[in-house]
Amino acid sequence: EDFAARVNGDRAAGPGTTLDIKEIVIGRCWDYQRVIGMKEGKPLSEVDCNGTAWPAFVNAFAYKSPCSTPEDAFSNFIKIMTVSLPVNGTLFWSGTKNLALMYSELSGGTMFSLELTFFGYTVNGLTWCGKHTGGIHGINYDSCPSFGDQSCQSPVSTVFWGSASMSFARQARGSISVLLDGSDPRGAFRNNSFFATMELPNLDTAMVDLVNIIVVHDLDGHIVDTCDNGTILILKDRIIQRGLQWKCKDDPKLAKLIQCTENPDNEKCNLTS
Ligand code: N1C
Repeated sequence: EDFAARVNGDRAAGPGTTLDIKEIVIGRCWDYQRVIGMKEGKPLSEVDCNGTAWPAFVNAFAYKSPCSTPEDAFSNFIKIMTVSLPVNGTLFWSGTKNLALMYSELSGGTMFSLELTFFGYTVNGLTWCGKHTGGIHGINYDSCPSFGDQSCQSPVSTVFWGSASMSFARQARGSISVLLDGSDPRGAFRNNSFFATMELPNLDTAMVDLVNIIVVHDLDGHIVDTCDNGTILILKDRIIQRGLQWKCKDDPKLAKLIQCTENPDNEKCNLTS
């Protein structure tokens, strides 16, 4: 065992908590309320970022072992940070985070991924975990459990994203969309993904009627699953079992345009042909 962090009994092997996390979380929380989330001059929410949001967040993990996180650790924080979202506007994704974020940003305010909601925006891209033996304010800035560490039973990040995804899915109304990676060798729809375990089963079927499946393939043309085969068929079955309808589209133009902005020289991105 060469993981430095095992020394203190905190099982951890990935990067530590993002430095200055308190300032980042509080700053983004005000930014969302005062700038990003402003609609017609009215803030969508009124939360005291310093006095309410930050304590709800940090108390969920500070001075605690990062591998024995209770399922409901973040429920207070998530409740405080919940704002209402537009009907037909929920965008889920699995294996396509960067593409999905650009897709929702470019949709002109019609598609919202979790990262564009109040709580998702506030913590997106950050790393955090506690240290039960003290650390600085009970936070571990040296290392946090790495994703997939089998010896870590209930990792703080898994508990957080699990409950965030569940709450996000429960809020969805109307038609929803999901962006999947049809070139992923593990399959586009994976049984153990947050999308499969936390989102699809938690859609309120009285309020949601249609699932738009969007399957995207990489520009090099590796095809594992498409709308008509592979794990997408399993997904369609699950959707029908839940009493919902589905639509499916392979490689819509907007997805290709986004891929091409990142790889303009790829032969599939020839603008003159
Ligand atoms: O397991 P996944 O995908 O299916 O999870 C994605 C799914 C999305 O629809 C989101 O709403 O669940 C939500 N979600 C996040 O928003 C999120 N941001 C960052 C789930 N996980 C999220 N992360 C991290 O990415 C998290 O640490 C987790 O381990 C990965 C999940 O990615 P995935 O397997 O591509």
